[in-house]
Amino acid sequence: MAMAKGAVFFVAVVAMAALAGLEAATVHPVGGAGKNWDTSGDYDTWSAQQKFTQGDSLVFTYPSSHDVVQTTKAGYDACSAASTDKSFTGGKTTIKLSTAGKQYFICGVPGHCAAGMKLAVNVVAAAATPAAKAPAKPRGQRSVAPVAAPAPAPAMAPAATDDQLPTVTSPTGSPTPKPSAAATIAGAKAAAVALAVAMAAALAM
Ligand SMILES: [Cu+2]
Repeated sequence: MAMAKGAVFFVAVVAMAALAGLEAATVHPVGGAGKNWDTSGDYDTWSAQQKFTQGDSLVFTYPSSHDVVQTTKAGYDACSAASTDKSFTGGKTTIKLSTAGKQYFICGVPGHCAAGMKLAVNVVAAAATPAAKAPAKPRGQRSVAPVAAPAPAPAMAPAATDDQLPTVTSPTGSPTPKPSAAATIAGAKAAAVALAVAMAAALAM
C-alpha cells in the first residue's frame, strides 16, 4: 500500500512537471498570427519582438511557391543553402526549438532569401523548465525515501523500549510493591503447598 501510494505520488509529480513544461512552450507563427512565410515579411523585426525559449515552436505557413530550409549562420548570411541543410515543403512546417542559441531559416527558392525570406531566432535556454524538472526528480526520490522511512521507524521503537526498561527498574515504586507482591505470592504458595499436603494426606488415608 505504501509502495503504491509512493508510486502514485511519483507519477503525479512527473505529470505535473510535464504539464508545467507544456505550459512554458510557446508556438510562434512566423511573421505573426495569420501571416504567411513569404517575401513580404520583415522577419528581422518580427524576430526581435519575440522571446524564443527552448521548447517553443516556430510554425511556417506558406504557399507551395516557397519552402523552409534550416541552415547555418553562413547559409543565412550568404542566402545559400547547403546540401546538408534540412529543407521542408508542404505549406506548413513546425520547427521545435529544442536547442538554445541562434537558429537560422531561409527560403530555398532562388532569390527569395535575398528578397527577405530569411529568419534568425535567438533561442534562450529554458532556465525555468530545467530548474523545475531538476528538483522534480530529487523530490520524487525523496518521496520514495519517506516511504522507506517507516521501516527505520519500527527500528526506533525497540530503542524506546530499551529506554523504558531502565526507567522501570530504577523507580522506588517497584521495590515497594515487590516485597508485598513477593509476600503475597509466598503466602499463596504456602497456602497452596499446605492445601496440597492436606489433600495428599487426605488421599493417603
Ligand atoms: Cu520563398
